[in-house]
Amino acid sequence: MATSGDVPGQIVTIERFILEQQSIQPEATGVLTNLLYDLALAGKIIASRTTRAGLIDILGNTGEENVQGEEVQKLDKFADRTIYRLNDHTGRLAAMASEEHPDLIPIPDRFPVGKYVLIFDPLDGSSNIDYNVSVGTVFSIYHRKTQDGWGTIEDCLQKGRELVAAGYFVYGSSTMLVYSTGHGVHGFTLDPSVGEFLLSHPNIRIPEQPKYYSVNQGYQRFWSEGVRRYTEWLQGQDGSRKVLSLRHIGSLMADFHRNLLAGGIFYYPADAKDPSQPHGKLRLLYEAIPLAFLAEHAGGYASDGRQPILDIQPTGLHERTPLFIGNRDLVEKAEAFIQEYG
Ligand code: AHM
Ligand code: MG
Repeated sequence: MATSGDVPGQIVTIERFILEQQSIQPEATGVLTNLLYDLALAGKIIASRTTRAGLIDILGNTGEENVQGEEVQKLDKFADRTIYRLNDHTGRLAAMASEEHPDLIPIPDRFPVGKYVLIFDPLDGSSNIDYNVSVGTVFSIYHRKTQDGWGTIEDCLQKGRELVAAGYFVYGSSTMLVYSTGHGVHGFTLDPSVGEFLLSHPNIRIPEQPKYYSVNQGYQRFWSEGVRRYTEWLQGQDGSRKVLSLRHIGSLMADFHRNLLAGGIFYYPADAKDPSQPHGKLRLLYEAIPLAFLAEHAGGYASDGRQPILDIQPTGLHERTPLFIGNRDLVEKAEAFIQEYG
């Protein structure tokens, strides 16, 4: 038997935590619980690869196979396959949608279909991998809207207000999982020595005093007048507010995670840089909606500059949206500038 001194008093594993969360929802059947376990496992498997990024060139063969005889895959494809394979056969899902796939991913007909849909970006910011910069996975879970049979696009194109759960993994100096089922936002850190996610950040709330603003300022000349003036306001150029520091990694999960814990705003506005993407780069379904859900449940807010992200009705799987996300007052100020100056 463990005695005091052997183990710290309050170690809460993700399994225990998710189970306890289930017990506060009397109608819960355990399906969501198991789906979240599967995602936590996916995160561990992906983390085991991201920490070895770059070694494949040293340890692997020069051809198409690595030392284990496995096909060498790009990490984003590997992350995508991992999430798919852990979830295609469980009977918990009616369909999946991934940023890596142009269309809906159906459940194979040899497996049962379930009542949820899973939407994910398997490895966001993967262009950063070559430079040893943090990357992330982000996911959303909805109840299906259709009654039975295979899930459809309609099951995926739901407003963020309908979300059942959302979360992300950030593969950084440690691997973290942050998720919410609408009862607080909770963070877990992977202890690689035991392979468990342990509760490290219960009930995260965005600090009221923000520290950072995060934006790719290299695109400034493509911004609208409102976004330019808003950025000057954040910088305290009119003397009306305390100066915020600029922090921008260019990897959304890492940028969002830092601002969630430290307070601040991240934005990727609509810009005129690429006429084929007038709404900016980020995807409504895969990136903006799940992070907006987490921001709101942590006391923050997310907007496309004119309306709450969670109120937008998605019309396509890969639709893009401007995104302003972080402390509520900072996001509302962005809306005010855009309202006034465009
Ligand atoms: P991706 O989904 O193709 O990885 O792109 C999303 C990433 C985000 O992580 C990040 O915020 C953004 O691209 C950075 O884009 P940019 O280099 O245009 O600032
Ligand atoms: Mg992405």
